Formats: sequence, C-alpha cells, structure tokens
Amino acid sequence: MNRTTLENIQLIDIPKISDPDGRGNLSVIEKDIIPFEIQRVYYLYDVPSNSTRGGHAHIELIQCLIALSGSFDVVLDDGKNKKVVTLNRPDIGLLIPTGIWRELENFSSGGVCLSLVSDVYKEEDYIREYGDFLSFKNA
Ligand code: T46
Repeated sequence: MNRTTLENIQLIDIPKISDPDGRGNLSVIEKDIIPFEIQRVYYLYDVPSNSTRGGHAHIELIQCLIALSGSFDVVLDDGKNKKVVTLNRPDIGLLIPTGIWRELENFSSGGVCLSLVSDVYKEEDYIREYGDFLSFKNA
C-alpha cells in the first residue's frame, strides 16, 4: 500500500551564493538540504525536445530533480490527480517521494536534469506499467 499524494511533493530551495565580484553563482548541497541520504547521482542530457524520460514510479526510492541547465517539465501523478512542474532553476530541487508516477518532457536545448536518489539502481524498485501503478496505489 502506498498513500503518497501530490501534496507530498515539495520544492526545495538550494542555497545560492552570488559572487560579489560578478563571477556568477555557486549552489551547494550539504547535509540536511536534501531530506534523505544520497546513494546515487545521475543526470539526463542531450534529450531531444520531443522525447519523454521516466514513465514509471518507484516503490522505495526517493528522488530530488534539479534543472542544472535549461528547462523541462515533470508530469507528476499520484494515481488520482496530476500536475506539471516546470524546472528551470539550478537552485530549486523537486522532491518526489515514493509511489508517484513521473514523466519528464519538453526538454529545452541544453537542458540537463540532475537526479539525486536515495538508493543504488534496482530494477525491481520500478513500476513501469501504468496499470500496475494504479493497482499498487489502490491495493
Ligand atoms: C527517473 C528518471 C528521472 C542504469 O543502469 N543505472 C541507473 O542508475 C539508471 C538511472 C538507469 N540505468 C539504465 C537502465 C536502462 O537500461 O539506463 C537505462 C535507461 O534508464 P531508464 O529508462 O530508467 O531512464 P529514464 O530517464 O526513463 O528514467 C531515469 C531513472 O531511471 C528514473 O528513476 O526517475 O530518470
């Protein structure tokens, strides 16, 4: 049984240090910024604008997505409701709890999605069929 809803999805402010001498910005992710222990980092890039990534939910994995460069849309679905979050700032993280179906689309040219996640890669943690996802949520 998994009762997470869209309300459990959060945007996280990532501290930004603007350089006083005009050398640009620096963001840092330290202990306590992300509410889980990061076990793996991966990133999506060179994604064609008409491609969709994701299209699945996770059983145990918690994830934080950051648009390091450019922008993309994240379509989030808890089995009852859907919403779209556009990520376009490297100082904002999207925290996705377990049991949320997600699809990433509309990548801009040069869009890079950084993903910080709570576990190593385990295919058995994926629900890749939408019907299975609905059964999982309604179990
Ligand atoms: C997610 C979205 C945002 C690995 O071998 N190790 C890894 O850590 C990952 C993430 C993937 N893979 C392999 C598994 C597939 O053969 O890379 C291939 C592509 O993976 P997938 O189709 O799952 O890629 P996306 O972009 O659809 O999904 C990924 C993550 O898997 C997923 O957790 O939320 O990015």
